[in-house]
Amino acid sequence: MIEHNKALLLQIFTFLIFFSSSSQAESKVSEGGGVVGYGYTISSVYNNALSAQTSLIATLKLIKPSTLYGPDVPHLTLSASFESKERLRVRITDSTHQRWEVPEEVIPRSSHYPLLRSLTTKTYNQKQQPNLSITTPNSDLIFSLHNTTPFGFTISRKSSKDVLFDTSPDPSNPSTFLVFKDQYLQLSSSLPSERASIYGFGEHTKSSFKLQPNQTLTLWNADIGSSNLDLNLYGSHPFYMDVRKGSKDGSAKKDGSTHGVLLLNSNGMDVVYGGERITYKVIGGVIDLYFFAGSSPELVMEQYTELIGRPTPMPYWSFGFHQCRYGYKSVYDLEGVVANYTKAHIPLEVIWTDIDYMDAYKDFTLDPVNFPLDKMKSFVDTLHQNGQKYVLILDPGINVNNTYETYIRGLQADIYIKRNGVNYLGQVWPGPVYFPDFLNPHSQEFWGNEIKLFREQLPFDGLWLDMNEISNFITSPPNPSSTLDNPPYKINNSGALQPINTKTVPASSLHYGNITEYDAHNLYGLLECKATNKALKDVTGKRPFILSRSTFVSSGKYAAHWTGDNAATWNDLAYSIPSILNSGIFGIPMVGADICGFSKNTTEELCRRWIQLGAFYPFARDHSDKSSTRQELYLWDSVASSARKVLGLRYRLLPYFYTLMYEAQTKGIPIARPLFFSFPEDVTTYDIDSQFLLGKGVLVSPVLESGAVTVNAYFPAGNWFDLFNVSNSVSAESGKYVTLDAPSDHINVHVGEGNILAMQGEAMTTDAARKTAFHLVVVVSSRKSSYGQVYLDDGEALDMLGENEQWTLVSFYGALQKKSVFVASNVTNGRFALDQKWIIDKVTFLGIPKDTELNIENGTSSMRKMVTHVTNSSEFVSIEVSKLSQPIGKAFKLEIQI
Ligand code: MIG
Repeated sequence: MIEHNKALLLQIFTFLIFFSSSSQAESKVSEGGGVVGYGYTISSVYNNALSAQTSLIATLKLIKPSTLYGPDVPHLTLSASFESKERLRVRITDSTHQRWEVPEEVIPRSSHYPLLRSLTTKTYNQKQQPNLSITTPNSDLIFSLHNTTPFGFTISRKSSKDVLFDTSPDPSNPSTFLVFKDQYLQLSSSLPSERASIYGFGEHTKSSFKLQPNQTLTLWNADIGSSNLDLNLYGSHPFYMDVRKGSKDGSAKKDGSTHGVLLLNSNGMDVVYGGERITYKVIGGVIDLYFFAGSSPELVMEQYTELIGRPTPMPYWSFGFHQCRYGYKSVYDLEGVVANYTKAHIPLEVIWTDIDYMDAYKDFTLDPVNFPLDKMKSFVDTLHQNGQKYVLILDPGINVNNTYETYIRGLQADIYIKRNGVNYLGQVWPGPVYFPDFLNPHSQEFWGNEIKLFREQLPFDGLWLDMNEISNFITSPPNPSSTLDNPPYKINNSGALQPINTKTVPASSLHYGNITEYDAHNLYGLLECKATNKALKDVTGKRPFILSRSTFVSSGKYAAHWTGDNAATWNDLAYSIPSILNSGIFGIPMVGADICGFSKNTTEELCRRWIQLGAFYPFARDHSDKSSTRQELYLWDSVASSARKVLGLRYRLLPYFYTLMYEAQTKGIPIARPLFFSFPEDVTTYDIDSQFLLGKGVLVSPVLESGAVTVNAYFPAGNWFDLFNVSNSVSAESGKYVTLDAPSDHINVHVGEGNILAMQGEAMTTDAARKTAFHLVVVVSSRKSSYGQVYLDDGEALDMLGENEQWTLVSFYGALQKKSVFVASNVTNGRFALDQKWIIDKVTFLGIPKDTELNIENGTSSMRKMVTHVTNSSEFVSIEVSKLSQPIGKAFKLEIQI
């Protein structure tokens, strides 16, 4: 594909030049005393002859050479094309030299209209009056080139005329010009600062989810603890979502119109967000922008993940509670932890081992003294008999050691990353290591085989991939002759302009096909996940569970993520919410932070508040550092009793969590969502990050401060019911803050009107919980109908919508009517659920106004024998119908005359 475009662009470049640049930009671009660039002008524009409206190619000419950060690329080619009606791609690269870009094999990009890919030069005609604007039927986006000096381009909405992205240069401000050098690309767009709320650009720990103006966001994967605010962390996601308020001048009236923008580029970069502007400063690759039209946050996610790949389904068990620690001493220690959970009657689904289990920290080995194979095997067998699971850690570095078979097989396969013609030697836990090069096609076989051999010994259930940024304990000296080890523009690595080689594999190292670490650095974690995912599928035939620290665009296709090394502090408890919401919009919905905090010693109060919040993370794992005190939930009575309560609700909500996984898998919408996903027209929600939603309508409002026994929570318009006690409710005519009681053992979790939840019973394992009957909670209102879904399968099949139809999807709908309240269902593939004998035994209707004259007649449907309870609260009446035995796999309607 690269080759093809190159040929195309070369030819076009030889065509006539239409525009002549009349005046030159006189202003000097000064940064550190040098000149960064003068921008480009348009030489010629070509429309696609077949569909002149939907794509164009323009050649660009450098206005004047500059020197800072290296020589300018004199001739550029810009292509703009609609790849679907919701997706516009704008690509700018060197007209004459092929450059690095994320390979199609790494991130396959589907396109609905494969315009630029399949058409030949013949279809691009030169015209006297080329179209400078393109769009496509039914698209809300328009792309326009502006023949100014320097040139610029804009992307606007047709419906509202809102300008979404505007690279028009400000002639007095050269940092707004396009700059294109070998090791420095700069592109800037202005933003309506009053109206644009920006989210994304990770991975960083931020004190707020909405990005605050005047900051530089650096993207360069690094092993930097997530307890550090604002530094580049383990993953890179050059994606943002822009939620717009309406404008006062009449255009773009509506609040909440949302679009997304991806710069698909794996090189290191600084993104400067100034409120009025967003400026990309990238040290390599090409400018490859994708614009997603939205116009709702949910649609942006659907469109974004259509391009990068939908999140992989997670096994059902992975929604149970996980316990981990760095520093478990032996298999006996593990047994004790598992037994103590049982004794305390706190559900424990998965026990993990950190690097402690390994023999001298070598992957695929077991410490023969503390974690001997035979004992480990019987330990894992017992776990499995009890419906529990076991996950272990792997680090990428392979110990250089002639007695270590994995190492020798790697040498034989010749799959290690190289530098200066030899395998690059790093240092990690096992001492000297080589790193498998996952860009090498032979690495898949090597890695897959190691996983297979190890799993034949010990049947672990999932893999935890740590240190894959890649983390290195040493910083190798730069190659004096290499501009890669020491690029002219310094990204703000580690918040201190640290060289990009700091504690990682040096940029001048080489991957397969002479791809440099400089270009591929940010892809390592993604590639390791991809290889591990395939290996696990091959070995088990089941849905893999992989937890990765390092991520890139599309990692959600292969793995879950945790937010890394946080600390046991109240701040880090609070910051876990923005981090989790970010992972969701990066397309990695299965995410959690280390519950009770990783580093530093937690306290009883902090750990209690943390499990209250963590019970509602999509991925719920308690994990701590070797040097910190133990923090298993049973260690304090108050933590244990809170854990039983909140994990109890989590387990009752398991079908809901799992259905949200299904929604993420099919549509890319996160499991944990910011409030504006459900309430984009409520502008107050744009700033809220101390609360979040699970799915559309479960609102989690945790205590995040020491000593607090109330929480000031925002409720978007509607009636909300406390899931721990449904007779507690909040009614918001329009959005409002409410001070809620939050005694030490309580977290506020509310379900909003219009939602139907399919819940199940509590249990000590997800397996046992799945055997309990369903309970439908139907929240009706006089304002709208209610909806809900439940997706059911065996929890471990490779695909969620497999052709064997071993799954069931039930959609529920219900409403409050003048004389009745009802809930009904539609069922797809009911057979699977019927075979499992799953029934609904209880239905609770919430939200019936108290002034409704209740004169209940039993069901008009086939369910006449049910028992009806009516509970009154201050404002609402709830009706509970129990002792049902309605198969969930069969469509039904339950209507109560009132
Ligand atoms: O150099 O494996 O983020 O979760 O416990 C530290 C030990 C390596 C970092 C991970 C953390 C894990 C730890 N690891």
